[in-house]
Amino acid sequence: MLSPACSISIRDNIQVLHIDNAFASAQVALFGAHMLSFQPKSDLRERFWLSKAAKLDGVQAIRGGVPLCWPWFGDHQIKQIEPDNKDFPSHGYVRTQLWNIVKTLDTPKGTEVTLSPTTTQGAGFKGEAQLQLIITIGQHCSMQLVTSNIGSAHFEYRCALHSYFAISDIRTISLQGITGDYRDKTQDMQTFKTPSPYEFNAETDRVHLCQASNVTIVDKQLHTVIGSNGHDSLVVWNPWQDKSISMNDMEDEGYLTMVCVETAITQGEILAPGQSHVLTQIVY
Ligand code: TA6
Repeated sequence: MLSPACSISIRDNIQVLHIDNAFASAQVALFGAHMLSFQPKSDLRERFWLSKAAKLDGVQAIRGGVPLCWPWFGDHQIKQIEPDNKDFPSHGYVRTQLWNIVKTLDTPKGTEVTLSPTTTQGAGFKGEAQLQLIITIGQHCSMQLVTSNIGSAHFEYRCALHSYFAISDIRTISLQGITGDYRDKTQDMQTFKTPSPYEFNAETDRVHLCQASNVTIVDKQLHTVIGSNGHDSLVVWNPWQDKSISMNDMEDEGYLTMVCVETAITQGEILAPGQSHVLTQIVY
């Protein structure tokens, strides 16, 4: 039984959970427990970007919103020794499976939704894990990815809340709050200093080994603040034009109005039996 603020509809080939309360409206696809939209009623400004060409077929990962990367980030580790190995999907396997609604609860502060995947088992991962996504839709949008070791052996994993944020124009925004070095995926993961000001003028794919708790997207007068916790990295991505054109689920100019700021564990988290870890992103 869903709580009063929640309802479900079908969009193309996926089920979408709608949350509409006094504070905000939001949409989550049960395919991948994938946030698609968050609009606070204080300003009715959509925070997330969703590709107009996104495939909502219940097969391909959804381009935009907040894909969940788990139990690895990017390429599976095996690619370091077998570069041509194509057995393991990019960003793991939970973003392309159906999730179940465990609980929905309306509170004076908003609506809390708990989701869990059909399975945490998959090729490329040996751990015995429980995984939940806890979403709270209130004045802000809080997403907590909770990994628990329910087995008798340690396991290591990586994960991310791979958020796509809506912006007016990538050529005019800047980011604030990220410091230190980053590894550049467009340059063989070489290490560079985080630029200041942090602006965009080409394909950007950076793993910042930075645990900053707040990052701000400065977009003219509009600021989107992103809170993070439990992470060892912040990943920043914009495919720019050529990659945008090459992707079948992104419109040619799609790169202009999106930027990914991802709260992530890219260095590996080891959980002992009985231990849990929470990766949190809050969008203000
Ligand atoms: O998080 C950045 C990144 O790893 C980029 O390298 C790029 O591949 C992006 O994710 C999108 O990945 P996807 O598998 O969704 O196409």
